[in-house]
Amino acid sequence: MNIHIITVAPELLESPFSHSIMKRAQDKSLLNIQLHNLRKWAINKHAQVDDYQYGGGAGMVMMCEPLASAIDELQQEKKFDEIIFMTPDGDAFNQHTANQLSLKENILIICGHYKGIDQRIRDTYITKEISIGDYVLSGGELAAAVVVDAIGRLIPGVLNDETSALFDSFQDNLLAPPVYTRPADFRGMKVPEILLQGDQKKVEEWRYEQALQHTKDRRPDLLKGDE
Ligand code: 6GU
Repeated sequence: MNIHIITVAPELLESPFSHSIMKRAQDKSLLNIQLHNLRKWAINKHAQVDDYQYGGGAGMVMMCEPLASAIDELQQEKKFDEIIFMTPDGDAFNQHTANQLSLKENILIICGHYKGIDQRIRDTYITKEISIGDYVLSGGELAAAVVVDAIGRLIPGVLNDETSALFDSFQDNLLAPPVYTRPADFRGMKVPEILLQGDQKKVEEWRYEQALQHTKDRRPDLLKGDE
């Protein structure tokens, strides 16, 4: 999978993709991430990519020309399956969307800054708008890192059996059950007997019951199946 990201702050995205599972995905060539600095397509020698908004009001808006030029140029190389704009007024990101996006071959992500981007770019180029939650970040970069991580780990071959995504929280609309490792007795707190007895069927049943109870207690909305 190829993920291209247009941003005014590529440095913000370097570290999140350079470690752990995201690094392994790229080392194995299952994932290819390319960062593009929007200033490369700035309209003048001052590297300008934003301007005051028509109608007045605080905050700058990212201009049409640099974004259109950047997207046009990248589109000449590749046909993107989705052109995603990261924005707090986008569709709420969840595991379902992550699963869908993990099946795509080429994705282009635009990170917004300031007051956002000119509406005409949203109307003409953007195929999907994503928010990662009901709070405002100072830019789309950290949100893009979240989305790319969530997608990247679902690409077949990125996780091994040990870390398989199949049993993640949310993958079946249930939160994950509690987990334990050695020692079996920590300061008098004992690991549930059933996990020590070696009956795999019983273990699976116990985990399912725990996951269900945990979800009922913390996120009953997930059980309504309305997402
Ligand atoms: Cl995608 N961008 C920004 N700037 N803030 C956010 C967000 C995105 N999702 C939640 N808050």
